[in-house]
Amino acid sequence: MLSFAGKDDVSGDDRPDLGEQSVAKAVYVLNGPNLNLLGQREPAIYGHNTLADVEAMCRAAADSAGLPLVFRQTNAEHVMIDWLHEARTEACGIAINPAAFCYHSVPVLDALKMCECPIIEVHISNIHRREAEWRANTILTVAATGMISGLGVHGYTLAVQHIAHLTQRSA
Ligand code: CA2
Repeated sequence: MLSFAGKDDVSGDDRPDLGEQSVAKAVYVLNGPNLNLLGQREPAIYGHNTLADVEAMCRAAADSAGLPLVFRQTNAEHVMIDWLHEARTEACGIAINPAAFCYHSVPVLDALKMCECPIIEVHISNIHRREAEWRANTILTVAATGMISGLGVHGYTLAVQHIAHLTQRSA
């Protein structure tokens, strides 16, 4: 938690007053490669919602829980790793759709293992019910608190709500 000095501080101490207003850590929703094109390809598998629609859904869920939201997408592995490093101190929980990073990225796995907050791995499609068996073989789930797969983009909302539930329980 970060805190800021209150306006009535007359102590002469200009350091932040830890007893006043506090800023909650954010729910981080991170998206991997190609998800910027959500809604434009393979609607039979991934639906018609765009990533902007998904962000709006996540923001509504985070707003109702009174939590800030950080929502991002990248096609670059090193960017995802930098965001996970940032999340170590700034996030109360991470919902990550790693997309194809989940099949090969040991660096993303290592970065997830460094995060102590709850981590929900989200897949829009049911990766166990796809055309190819390899799609089920995510290497990241061992670092996750839990995983949601096959519930469409609603899985993101559920992940944010679950992180909010865990955050409020531990407050
Ligand atoms: O179901 C999911 O959310 C996936 O994580 C999506 C990944 C795929 O590699 C995983 O097996 C399951 C990314 C799919 C390719 O990106 C697309 C982006 C927009 C529309 C369709 C596909």
